[in-house]
Amino acid sequence: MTKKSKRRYLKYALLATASGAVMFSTPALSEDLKPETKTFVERKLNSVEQEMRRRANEMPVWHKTLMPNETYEIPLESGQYAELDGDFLGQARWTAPPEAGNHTLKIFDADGSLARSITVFVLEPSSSIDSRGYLGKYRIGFYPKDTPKGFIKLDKGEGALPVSPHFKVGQFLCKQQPGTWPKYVLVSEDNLVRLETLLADLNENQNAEADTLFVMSGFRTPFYNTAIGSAKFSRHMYGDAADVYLDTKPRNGVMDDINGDGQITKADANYMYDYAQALFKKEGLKQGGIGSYKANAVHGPFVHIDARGRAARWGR
Ligand SMILES: [Ca+2]
Repeated sequence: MTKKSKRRYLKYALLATASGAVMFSTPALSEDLKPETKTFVERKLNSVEQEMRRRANEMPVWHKTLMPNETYEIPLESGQYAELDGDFLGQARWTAPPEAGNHTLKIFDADGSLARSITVFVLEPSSSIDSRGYLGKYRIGFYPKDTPKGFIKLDKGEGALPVSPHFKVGQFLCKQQPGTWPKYVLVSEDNLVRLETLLADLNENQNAEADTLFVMSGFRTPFYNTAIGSAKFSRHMYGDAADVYLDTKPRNGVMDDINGDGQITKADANYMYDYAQALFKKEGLKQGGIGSYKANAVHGPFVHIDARGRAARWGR
C-alpha cells in the first residue's frame, strides 16, 4: 500500500466508523478505491486536454500533421469552405497523398473572408529511417523509446511555413547538417499553445511588442541530442520542448532586460521562468517542464519550456 492510498484507506475507514458502519480491514479495500481515484484523475486530464484542443482550434493560424494516405476531416463550421494549395475542395475531407510533403489549407467563411490557415504536413514515416539511422542524407539516430510515427520533411525554402500565429516551422529545426536538405523536424501542438499563450501575455502585460519568441533550440534529433550530451529522454527529441527568450528591445540575439534591472543576467531567465509558471497555472494549461539557464560563452540566459504532461522544474 502506498503512502497516499494508505492515507485514503485510513480516511475511508474513519468515515466508515464515524457513520456507524462496521469497520472492516482488508488489503483489497485500497484496490477497490483505485478506480474511483483514477476516474477523478482521468476526468481532470480530459478537461485539460479539451482546453488545450479548444485553444488550438481557436488559433487563426495552425498546423496539422498527417501520415501518408491518412484522411483529414477538415474542421469546417457551417457555411465555411476550404482551399488546399489554392484549389477549392468540394468536401470537408481530404486524403493525404502517399508521399511526404507540405500543403496549405485555407478555410473561408461564406462571405469569402479568410477564417483560418492551416499548414498540413504529410509526414515521412519513421519506418523510412535506414539501418544507419538516416532519413536520406539527414541523420536522425535512434530513439531510446517512443520513436515518433513520422517527421515533417522540410525542403530548402519551406522554413517560413507557419505552425501557429507567431511561430514558423524553420524556427524549430535542429542545428545539425546546415547545408543538407531536405531536413526533418517535429513540433508539438501542446507546446505551441504554451508558447503562444506566454507570448500573448508578455505582449499584453509586459509591453513586449514581440512578434515571436526567439527559439534557441527546438527539435533535436536523437543523434544531435546525444552528441551535445543532453538528457537521454529529452522532450526536444519529440519536438515537444523549446529553449526560448524574449528578444525585442533591442533585437540583438540575446534575452531582453525583462526584469528591468539594467543588465542581462540569469535574473532575466528567472523572471521569465516565474512568469511562465504563474501564467500556465492561472490559464489551466497542460503541465510541463520549465527550466532557467544562465548565459555561457556561446549563448545568453534563456528558459526551457516543454509540454511533457507533468510538472518538472529546474535551474531556478
Ligand atoms: Ca535584467
